[in-house]
Amino acid sequence: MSKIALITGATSGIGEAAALRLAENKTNLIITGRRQERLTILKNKLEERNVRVLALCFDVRDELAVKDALGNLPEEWRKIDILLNNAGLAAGLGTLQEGDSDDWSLMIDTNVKGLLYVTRAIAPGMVERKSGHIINIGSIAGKEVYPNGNVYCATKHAVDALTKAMRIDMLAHNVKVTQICPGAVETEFSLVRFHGDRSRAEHVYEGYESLVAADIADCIWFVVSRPPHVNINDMVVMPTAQASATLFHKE
Ligand code: NDP
Ligand code: 8X3
Repeated sequence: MSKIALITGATSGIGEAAALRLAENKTNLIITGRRQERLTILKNKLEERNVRVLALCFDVRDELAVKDALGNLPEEWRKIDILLNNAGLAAGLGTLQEGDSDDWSLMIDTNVKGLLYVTRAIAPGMVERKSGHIINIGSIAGKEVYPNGNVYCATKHAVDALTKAMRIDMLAHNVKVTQICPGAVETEFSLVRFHGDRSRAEHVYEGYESLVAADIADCIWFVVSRPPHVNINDMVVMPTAQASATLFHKE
């Protein structure tokens, strides 16, 4: 029987690429994000691949909206096999002493609290069925702290810790928990980080070959397609031209 995957942040980048890759492999999909128009376009694209798709438009920061959307799923969508906690963002890149508390709240509320709200809604069903796989998209920023990365790095360190915590809490219930930590992936990530400044965003990916979202989708498919007794705990994936959060080989 086909599996069901729920992807947060499927309207762009890694989440969208993961939806396409899972659909190629006959996984039915619940796709989520805040941009309804993009969800509709993606739903149509996925359905052309002959999978069933449910599009849910909500903000992961809004606990009531998360509960409402995920607590009232149609019967045929309730047995979620795979949860991809992908929705996330960086806002700003600057020193802590000059930081903007609105940016901090946006990152903490999305990357940490949003991930918690969605997991809290979905994990009990997995525990009850003694089956499921939660995949958290962390970052190299959850392994290292880099100049001006402060709060974004803190949120991804929190994802690293929460991934370990989930694995412990769900150990007795046969729920797999994986973290995938990418280095630089060219998506809308930097455009969002630099508040829409396209030239600054493009500069991040100049002079070397960055990862693309499909590279991370490959990793996601690899981890979900392992046999039942195998769990990939943690995967750090970098461009060949990147050795650490700050060290790039640029031509
Ligand atoms: P994108 O900006 O392309 O995609 C981010 C996705 O998150 C969008 O679909 C967006 O949808 C969704 N999202 C953001 N905020 C919310 C919210 N409040 N509620 C619901 N959905 C939300 O970036 P990426 O694909 O690169 O980012 C995906 C994940 O990968 C993030 O967690 C990011 O931190 C992580 N990551 C990215 C790396 C990179 O270099 N690109 C490297 C390491 C990790 P919408 O706007 O429609 O709500
Ligand atoms: C995104 C990668 O290095 O900009 O998580 O933090 S980085």
